[in-house]
Amino acid sequence: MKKILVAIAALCIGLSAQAQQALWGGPSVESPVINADGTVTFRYLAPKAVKVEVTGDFLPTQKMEVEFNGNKMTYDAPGVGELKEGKGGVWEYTTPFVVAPDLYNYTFRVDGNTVIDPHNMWVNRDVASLTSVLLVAKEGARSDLYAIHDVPHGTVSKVWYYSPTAGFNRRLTVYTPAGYETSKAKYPVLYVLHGIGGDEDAWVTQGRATQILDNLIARGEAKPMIVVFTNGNISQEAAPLENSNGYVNPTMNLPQTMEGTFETAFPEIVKFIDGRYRTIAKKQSRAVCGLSMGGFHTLNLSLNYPDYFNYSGMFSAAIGVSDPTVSPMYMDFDAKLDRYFAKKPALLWIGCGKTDFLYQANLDFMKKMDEKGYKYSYMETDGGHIWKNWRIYLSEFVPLLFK
Ligand code: FER
Repeated sequence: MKKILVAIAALCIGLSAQAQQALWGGPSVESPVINADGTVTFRYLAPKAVKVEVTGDFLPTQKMEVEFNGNKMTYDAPGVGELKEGKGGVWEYTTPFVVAPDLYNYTFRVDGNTVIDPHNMWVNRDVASLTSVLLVAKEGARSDLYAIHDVPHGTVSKVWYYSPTAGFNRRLTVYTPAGYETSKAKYPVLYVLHGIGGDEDAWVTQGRATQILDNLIARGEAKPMIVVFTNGNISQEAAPLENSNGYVNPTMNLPQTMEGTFETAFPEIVKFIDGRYRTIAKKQSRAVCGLSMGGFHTLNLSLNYPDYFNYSGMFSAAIGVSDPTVSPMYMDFDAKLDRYFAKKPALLWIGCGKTDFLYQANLDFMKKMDEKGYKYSYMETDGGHIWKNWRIYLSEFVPLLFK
């Protein structure tokens, strides 16, 4: 009997490397570890490696020049820490500082090759990069909003709708607040838009948006609301690997991203959501916000559909980067801005980091509004074009809605 059990166990271990349920295997060293003194230890098993480094946004940033759309721009690249080899080929690095509460992304560089932490099961994809995730949540700190707490939770659904403009089914991520299923109430709706190369998954993975919503609503700091995360790439059905074309490598160089078609087709999404969900289908109860390209989409949606959104949030918005002649959506900007403010929206909220490559464009836009006497709210933060800022902006914007 014992022999048979050993044989079965051996067979299972052999199979676990195949496409079976991975019952065996798993971490052999612990990484990352948040230590009692607030430092963090990273470990990587590599007996034959010559050099192992860790890089991530928990380390002080360093300025790096990158080329984007033919323009040179600076970017806040994460710093680098060097791991030291210890017993059994386990490399280790402990931060020489207390890691401030926040959500971080990191990777190892093993002899020059970037890899995720194989001992940390929390992995995130952002556009075409995989990173390991470290959440340092602390009561009283903002990052506590990014953690799961024992509070009533909303429901997150992957929902397909037919887009007549695209000519195919497209996917949305929809958050309905706790209690939606059991109540008969109607809810306001917030549309949340991603940046270039992102998709309907970005805000609920990197953005921690549904945790932020659950926690703010549970604290009574935000109104219960339906939140719709769209896919702003009109040429795409859904996030890469979630569409009918089979395996598609994620890329930020998608066709038709900032040429007006997404904005032209947006009423299809609003119509679908108002038909499918118990929404309060009017301007007073509708909001839109987005990061970077999504901030650009937010502005254009707000100006072209002045009767749709009472609240608009532009996070590191990519203003003034698109050719205004490519679409009627982008034409007559000043006249549309006048018309938008004449209809007295409740809130135009702007957030931008001081070292964002879009900082000056945002300042220029605010200067234009100042000259015209138009009111908006502005939050300036440290850092640049980074998720850390976009989680801050979302958690500042949401409590202001539907009051
Ligand atoms: C550009 C600058 C920024 C641009 C797009 C962006 C198409 C968008 C960035 C983002 O969404 O993160 O010149 O051109």
